[in-house]
Amino acid sequence: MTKKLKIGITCYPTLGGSGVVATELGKLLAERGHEIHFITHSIPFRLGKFHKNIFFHEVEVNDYYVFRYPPYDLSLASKMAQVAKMQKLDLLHVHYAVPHAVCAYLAKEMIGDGLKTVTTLHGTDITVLAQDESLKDLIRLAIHKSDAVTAVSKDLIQETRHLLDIMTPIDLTYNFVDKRVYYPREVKSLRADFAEPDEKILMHISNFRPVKRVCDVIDIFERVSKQVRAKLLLVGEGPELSKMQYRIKSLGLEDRVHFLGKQEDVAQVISLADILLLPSEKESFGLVALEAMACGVPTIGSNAGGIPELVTHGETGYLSAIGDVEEMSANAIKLLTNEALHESFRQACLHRARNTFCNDLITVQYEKIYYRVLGIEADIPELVCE
Ligand code: GMT
Repeated sequence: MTKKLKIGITCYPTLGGSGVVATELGKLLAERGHEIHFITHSIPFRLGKFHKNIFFHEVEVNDYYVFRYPPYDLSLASKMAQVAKMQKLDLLHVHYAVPHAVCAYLAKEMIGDGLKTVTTLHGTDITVLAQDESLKDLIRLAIHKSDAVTAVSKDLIQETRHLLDIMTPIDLTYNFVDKRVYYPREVKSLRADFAEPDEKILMHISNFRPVKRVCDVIDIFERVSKQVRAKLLLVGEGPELSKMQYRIKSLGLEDRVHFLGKQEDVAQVISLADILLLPSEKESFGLVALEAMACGVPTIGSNAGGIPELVTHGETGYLSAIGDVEEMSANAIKLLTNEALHESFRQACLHRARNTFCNDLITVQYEKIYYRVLGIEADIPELVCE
């Protein structure tokens, strides 16, 4: 039997898709018998209850009085090294290059050659931070010093090569959702709280940052609601919130738009929707579109970044040029007014999410990368999903 591994995982535990993917991966690896050690500043928000084979090590920042800025990165690197030594970790898997991959490199230097590191790039660590000249060399170093680097889309691999001018091998590991959690939920009575039986529900879920183009969401809805009786549900919170509220008011849409705030059970909320709107400026993957897809909800959005690798135009959604709200609205109206078409998209969504982005398949891809960097010949049976 192939040796089970002891893996340290570091991610941003309290926000974002990268933290969600890292946490879910840790849980799945633990179910497969590996020992998982989260090394983060707080308990990952998706971790939930106590799990067999999962341990949490809190990074405490040293706030000594001479420090103007408490050095979180150094505390993290020291904690990684300490946990690696104490728990005899085989490897560290860090999500997001800055500062996690740099800290993992420092920890490896402290420990010696025995510890291997795997870095997963999630998007803005490259598409935003690697454009900053003051960070570029640091990110390049962190990537070169990782024993394996993975990225969540082909588009992100290309961007990384282009922005950092590197040829380092990068493994493609798409994001995934746990099919035991993400499936079309029974939400009939909940739906009645938000929409009349003859009304459609459009939804947008994000952190309302400028990159999500949340005002496009409202402009699309305004056009759609002129032709289709509909409601718009907005899930999340973030810096563009007041701008959105202003736009909604100026367009006189207050009665038809609801802000739901941050939601824990995304699968349940998404199951309320007829379509998801994701008109982002940039999206290395677009995890929310996969969460929607797994619940049978097609996406209308932009063809930015990695979205076209996830959403198949004309099958599981429709993609348009960034900012083309006219076309996005027309596509939304087409889907919402043709029940047979909507049903065929829904079925295609369920099939694609369960097959291409199946949790078991992607977890095994990561496992294979771990064994490869450790030089262990692993006997992992091929999986077929559905
Ligand atoms: O998009 C965000 O606002 C959060 C960000 C993150 O760092 O968690 O998401 C990035 O990683 C996700 C998980 O891999 C991807 O699904 C998102 O597309 C990516 N965001 C961007 O590229 C803007």
